Amino acid sequence: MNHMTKDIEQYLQTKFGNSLEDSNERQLYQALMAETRNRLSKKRYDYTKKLKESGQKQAYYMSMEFLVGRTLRNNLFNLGIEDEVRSFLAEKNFDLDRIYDMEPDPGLGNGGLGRLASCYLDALTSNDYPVTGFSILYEFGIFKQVIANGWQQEYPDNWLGMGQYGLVHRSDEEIEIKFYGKTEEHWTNEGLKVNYEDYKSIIAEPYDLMISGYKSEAVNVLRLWKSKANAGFDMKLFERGEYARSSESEAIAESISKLLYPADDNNEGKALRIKQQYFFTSASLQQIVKNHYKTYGSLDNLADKAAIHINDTHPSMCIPEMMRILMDDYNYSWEKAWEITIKVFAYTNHTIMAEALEKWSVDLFAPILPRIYTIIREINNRFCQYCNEIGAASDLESMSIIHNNMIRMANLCIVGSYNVNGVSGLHTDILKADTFEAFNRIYPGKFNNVTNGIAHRRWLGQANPELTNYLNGLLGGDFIKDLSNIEELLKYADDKTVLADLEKIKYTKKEQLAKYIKDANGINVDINSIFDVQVKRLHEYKRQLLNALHIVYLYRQIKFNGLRPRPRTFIFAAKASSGYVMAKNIIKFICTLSDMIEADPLVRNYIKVVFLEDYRVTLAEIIIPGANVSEQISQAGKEASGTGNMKLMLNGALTIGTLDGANVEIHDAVGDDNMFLFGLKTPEVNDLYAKGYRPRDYYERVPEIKETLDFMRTINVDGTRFDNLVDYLINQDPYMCLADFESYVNKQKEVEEAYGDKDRWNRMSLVNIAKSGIFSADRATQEYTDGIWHIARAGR
Ligand code: CBF
Repeated sequence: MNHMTKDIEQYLQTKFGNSLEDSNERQLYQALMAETRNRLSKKRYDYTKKLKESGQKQAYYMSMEFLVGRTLRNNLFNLGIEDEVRSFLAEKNFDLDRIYDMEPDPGLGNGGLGRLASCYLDALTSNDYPVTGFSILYEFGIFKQVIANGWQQEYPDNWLGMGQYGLVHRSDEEIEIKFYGKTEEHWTNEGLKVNYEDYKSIIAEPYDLMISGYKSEAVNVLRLWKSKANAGFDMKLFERGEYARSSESEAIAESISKLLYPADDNNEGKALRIKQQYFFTSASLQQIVKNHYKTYGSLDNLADKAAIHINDTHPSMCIPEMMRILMDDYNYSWEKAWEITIKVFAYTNHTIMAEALEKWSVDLFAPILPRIYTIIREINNRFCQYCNEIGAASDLESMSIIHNNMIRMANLCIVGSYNVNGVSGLHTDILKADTFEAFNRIYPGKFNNVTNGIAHRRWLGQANPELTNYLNGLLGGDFIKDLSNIEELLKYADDKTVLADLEKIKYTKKEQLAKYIKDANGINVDINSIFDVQVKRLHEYKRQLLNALHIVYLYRQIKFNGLRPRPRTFIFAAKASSGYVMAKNIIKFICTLSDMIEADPLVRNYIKVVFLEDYRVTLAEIIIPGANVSEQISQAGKEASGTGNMKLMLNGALTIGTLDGANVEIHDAVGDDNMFLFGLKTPEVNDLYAKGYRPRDYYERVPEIKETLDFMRTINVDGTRFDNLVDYLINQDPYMCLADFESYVNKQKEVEEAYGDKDRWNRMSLVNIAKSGIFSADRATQEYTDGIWHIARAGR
């Protein structure tokens, strides 16, 4: 530790010519970031040496998104030096929390999928598993959301300004990537040769983010590729007088790592996205293969040494790119290359939403990646032939990779991987029985489930030190190292003192959240009210609108029917994709409810609505520990898993939810007595669709629905009315808010009643915390390491 403080002081002296006393916070921030990174780099040196000596198999996690969250606190916590650094700085009158706040939250992802990737890297590193993450160094991450007059506005998030200090630039490992041009195949004495001409050459420059583990030897890296023009190549074009072509490459290079696409469950079908996907998969695979070849002088044993994971279809071009590298760069035959390829890749599906299953038009794709396209076509031809041989030709309508001039990337992943997994029991069942039913028949055993998990060291250890310290005292040992021990807490389920202590801790976290709300939105909230939280991307299927309808219902009841409910604060935070008009209307509607209630001296005594802008990892870390109620109310069958549900449960919030995604597993863990289930189940939803869902029937039949929607038409705070939402609900309601309305409202009454019984509520909350062990990312990643990748801990 002395070492660390000395290093910080030395950094300040050499970089700024300052002593610590004379430094400002920004200089100190830079010194802490850089010295923590250096410390991890040094630790990594020993770790990689060990890996080289053991020659063991490693995993590579390909993901277009990693929502890493702030790194400084995480690294100090994991290195076990946070307290010491804090008190050392305090002696010199510096507040470590203010330094933490200077770090941007790298928004290199949209939501659940990106955060899951980061939770997994953290967990794997904490458990000493050798894994490397690969993604893109987006110059602009997910937009910064500002709510102006209730409307979402998007602003660029230039995180690298202050974020760069955590990165290691590895200019020694740059890689060339080729786009456009034409390819010609011809046979020579040495086999097939492919000429690739007139292509545009781009350079991928690696930047490494060190990933620390909690009390572990491992330091893994997340390698982020940045695109730049190929100066040497462009110079040659320039010399030949081909100015236009040289500046075209520059323009492509400029654009590729410029920004993250801000749509999570939607395939936009843009050329830039194809380029981004190929750019990072090609760079990553070229690097993996090159390193492997350098060590073994052959690629025959690639699958014995490397498991490459495709996180959703975004990195699906890994499959044809691996074929290209093996055949074109290392002279493998098609058959041999395919044999290696299908032993290397595993794929996770994260959604069944049709609009999110990526498809590319051949007309768009083929000119950008001519060689990759011919390889995909050949994979498809051979796959179709195989289906003919096994008598599955009639299923090609759903299974062929190229269909109606579109390339179906999920189908490519299934054909080219040895394992496909869903992310919760229900989701995997739907994949097997419905979405990919034909594939499941021809590939028995290929589809498996790994229910998602979360990095409890961040979501409890760091976000809720009060609860962590308390549990440490109570349970002894280092339960944060192994979350399965948390179940010991059940022993105290009837211990009044423990229950009261837990209640006190929740109160403290609610106070902190209330302060944030006051500072951010200027709203005073009652700490004793129920903090009811729905935080996640804004999507119709997640049904923030159902939550809002319940609020309208309560408003009417309080204002006109004398209802005096237990006070409740409804807290929302969510980003909407920039082009998603309905989602933006829903945000405006929620903000309008907030204003309308604030302006009403009667209603605001009972309910409040708060919409917190710019939802991101750092904000989640403030909201989640302060929640009493966790809203997980997606239409059954639509949410693949959810992970916010797990983070909230771990922090003692009680779930009101449908039997969807991992809510099913939460229900299995805590039982009916400790969560609030409502709504149609997946088969009932499917039946209702099949029968023909008519939301108007509910509007006409259920007086509460009619009254709520009719009242909603009259809401008008600043001239914006919501008839469009009302008409949409009555006439379309694609996610069946009206069908689930009554059941939801009744369940909310039960929530209120339960909260009124303090002992019961606290006991339920304790049971939720105690049963959250299975949702640790340690458990989930162990299922990947043991069941899918077959890799061991470093040195074993
Ligand atoms: O599996 C992680 C998460 O991925 C999504 O966010 C996605 O982008 N497909 C799903 O919507 C979540 O249900 C899931 O938890």
